[in-house]
Amino acid sequence: MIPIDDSPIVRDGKSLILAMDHGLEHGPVDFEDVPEKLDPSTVFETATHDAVTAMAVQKGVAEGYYPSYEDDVNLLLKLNGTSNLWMGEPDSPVNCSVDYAAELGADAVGFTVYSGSNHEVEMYEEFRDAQESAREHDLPMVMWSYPRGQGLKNDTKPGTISYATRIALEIGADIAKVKYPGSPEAMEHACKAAGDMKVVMSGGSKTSDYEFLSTVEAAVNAGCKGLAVGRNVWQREDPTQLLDALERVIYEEETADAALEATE
Ligand code: FBP
Repeated sequence: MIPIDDSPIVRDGKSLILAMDHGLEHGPVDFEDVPEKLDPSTVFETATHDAVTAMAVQKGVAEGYYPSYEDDVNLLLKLNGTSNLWMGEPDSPVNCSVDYAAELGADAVGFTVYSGSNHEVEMYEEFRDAQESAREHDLPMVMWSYPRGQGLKNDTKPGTISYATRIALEIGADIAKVKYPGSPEAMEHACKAAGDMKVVMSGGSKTSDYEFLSTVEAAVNAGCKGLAVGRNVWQREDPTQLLDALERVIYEEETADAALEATE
């Protein structure tokens, strides 16, 4: 872990990472209700909101679209990622080097690790190479810490999420992105397990404004330093309104009720 409070991907100690790697991870099915979002420019436009500290994309999207947004959006280049067509034990091929991410103008890099998978050993070795290269470039490493595999039936159990944040600290991440473990107490324990390393919550599939903001409020109160979210923002008709509310909940630590009232 390196001190990253001065990094452009951190604002007042917190981060709101807008993730849009779903075209690879899930496929075009995630865009069915919002077909206009198949054009990555539309999501880059959303990422220009002040609340968003970085946008996480794969290499090809960064190559094609980031040059038009480099003045207004911070880039988090996701180094690995897999398609939903892969039916084997969880794994995630490395699609981009840190050197190339830096060349594309990345402000940070991201890496998924499926601890517990039969491919854990290789994934840790790949993470090691990427993490050490990120250090050479002074780029923060955000770890998608997702325990997953045939031996793990429930990947959001409290003990599993605490283990996920701790693994991220142990192997050298600067921010761990984890799923919500179901209760504020469990999230608090997961944040404590990470020591001083920042933990951000993963967004998950789209829910109502109130449900989503309440979970974010609970996560922030439990010690989370923000959010790495995709569908819950860009699958909305008006992502700006939700980002206005998220800005209040994450950075001003307002309640979900107050944020909704102020932004509706
Ligand atoms: P969401 O907020 O839409 O869940 O996005 C976060 C994310 O980690 C993406 O970066 C990634 O594409 C997706 O979730 C992977 O989801 P899963 O592995 O749970 O299917």
